[in-house]
Amino acid sequence: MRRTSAFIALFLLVSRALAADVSIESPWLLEPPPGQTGAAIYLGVRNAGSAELVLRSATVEGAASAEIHGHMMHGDMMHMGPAGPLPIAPGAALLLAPGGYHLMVSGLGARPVTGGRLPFCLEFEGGVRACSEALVKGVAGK
Ligand SMILES: [Cu+2]
Repeated sequence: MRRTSAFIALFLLVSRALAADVSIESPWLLEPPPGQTGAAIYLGVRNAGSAELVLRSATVEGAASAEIHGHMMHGDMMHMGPAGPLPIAPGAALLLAPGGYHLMVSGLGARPVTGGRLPFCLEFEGGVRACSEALVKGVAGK
């Protein structure tokens, strides 16, 4: 009995991962100023699958940590801080853009420079994972 339910749980996990169809759209970050090891990655996440996706966490290559951040009003001051988990309905897209959600990256070993690419992965509930590379843009937006 115990064996059967473990098998079913595993099957559900696998079928859920297979049913997931997630794409990361136009990921980018601004080149951090010299001496700064933090950055914010912006992107779109499209859920083209048939089940809801829930964005839980992120990892960034060469960084000590990466967190999903959002902006919130605190009195009349705007603050940013950890946000999520963020659900994405089937057929919907979640936008992480300046002034809103972003991936807060800290402790970067090497400073990303304009024109470079920073590999990262997004982790969703149910063991779903999607990876891409964020384009590093210059201050002028190039
Ligand atoms: Cu932040």
